[in-house]
Amino acid sequence: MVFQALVSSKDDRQIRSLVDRIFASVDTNGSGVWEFNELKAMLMHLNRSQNGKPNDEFAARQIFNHIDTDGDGVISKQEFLSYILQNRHNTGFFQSSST
Ligand SMILES: [Ca+2]
Repeated sequence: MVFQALVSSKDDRQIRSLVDRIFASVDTNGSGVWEFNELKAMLMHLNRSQNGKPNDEFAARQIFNHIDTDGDGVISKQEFLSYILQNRHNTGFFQSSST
């Protein structure tokens, strides 16, 4: 799956290309940024594929606020890319059900 490829990749160019694909697929209304509902839908989809337990709203909001570093209420591709580059060795974000 694409997220596993993302966090296991060591090549910045490959990461950027994957980020492009993921960003477009999560940006379901094509606005060019992620709204909270889009991030939440993505997280719920990820969790459902792992253990059938949807992420709750509070956890999704915490993750959203963490990635939205400029606090404008939406996540830009640059914010997501920065987050991935900083956290690619810590896969906990994409496996929030573990531990
Ligand atoms: Ca933002």
